[in-house]
Amino acid sequence: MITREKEPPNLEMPFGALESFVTPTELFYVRCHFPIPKINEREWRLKVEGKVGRPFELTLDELREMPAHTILATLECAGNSRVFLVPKVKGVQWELGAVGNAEWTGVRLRDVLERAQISDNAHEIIFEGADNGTIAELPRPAGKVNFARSVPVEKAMDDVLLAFAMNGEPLAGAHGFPLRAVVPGWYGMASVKWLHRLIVTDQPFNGYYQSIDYAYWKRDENGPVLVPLAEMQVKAEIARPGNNEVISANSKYDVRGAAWTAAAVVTKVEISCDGGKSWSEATLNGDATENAWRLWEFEWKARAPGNYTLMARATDSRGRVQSMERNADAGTYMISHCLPIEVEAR
Ligand SMILES: Nc1nc2c(c(=O)[nH]1)N[C@H]1C(S)=C(S)[C@@H](COP(=O)(O)O)O[C@H]1N2
Ligand SMILES: [Mo]
Repeated sequence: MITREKEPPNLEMPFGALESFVTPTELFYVRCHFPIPKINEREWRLKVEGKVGRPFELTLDELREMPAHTILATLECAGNSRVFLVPKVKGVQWELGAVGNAEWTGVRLRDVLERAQISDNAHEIIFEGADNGTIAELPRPAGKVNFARSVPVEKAMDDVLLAFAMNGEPLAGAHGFPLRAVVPGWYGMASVKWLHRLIVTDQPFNGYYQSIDYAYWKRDENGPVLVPLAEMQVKAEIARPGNNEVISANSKYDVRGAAWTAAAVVTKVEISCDGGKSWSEATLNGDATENAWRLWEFEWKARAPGNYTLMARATDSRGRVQSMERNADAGTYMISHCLPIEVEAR
């Protein structure tokens, strides 16, 4: 893993190591805003409160006794690929590896909420993590903040999972032990780790990580409005070759990577080896699974020694095509345009 920050741990997968559809846990990126909280499994509770008829708490054993579900979901950090932005913007300088695809096991959020009898005017569900700390950068709230994010009730009742296992093992400390939210199709920040409280609210949630951080200014007829980040954009990334790799001219090279989207499946990945002038279709591997990435490959031969710019471009079943240009409205997040990978053939 590449260490982007030592403490709290922020680790990225060396994306060239991409080999399998399911990312092994030891290669799954880690994004932490605060030190990993030490949680005693016996004392830990999930509190369900707010606009509910029946607030209650669950122990880990009680959660494990509920009907379990396993899903595949790709998590991409909203700041993934930030290192490609010129001029440089603030934030962790992720390359290509702040993304992974895992198998998550847990209980449906819907099942927990039904037990709590949420009010008819419930609007959002806030996920609060046990981790907290003070924020260094201005503007910032005074005192400590817990990492927290919300989802609308419709999403909560649809496919959000409260996961206690990842790739068939209890969640590791870095990935949210003992319980995390998994919000399929949304950028990683929505999948709150070390979950200890669900708050049902009748108001739009305005917390720090929902407004100051992990939000962007969306154009609107009445002027730009601050919108929390949510769904991942369609995106393909090249794992091999790596940026600035030297390859052999006139021999076959297996270009490989992954592509993902939200609430849809990837239907096409195209590769350009001339900086976006001409494109050819890559082969998509395996079956398409909604909200999980798809691996692809493309056989390429650099016909002459020289420099080449490789790009991958994904299209999804909702007809969305990865764009060539960076969308400046996205600020420091959602880096989903076609990323140039420079290689030299010798
Ligand atoms: N409680 C808590 N949950 C969190 C975070 C955090 O710092 N604290 N980071 C978020 C972000 S920004 C991302 S991208 C994902 C990363 O999940 P991972 O570390 O398991 O890869 O967790 C999200 N959930
Ligand atoms: Mo993130």
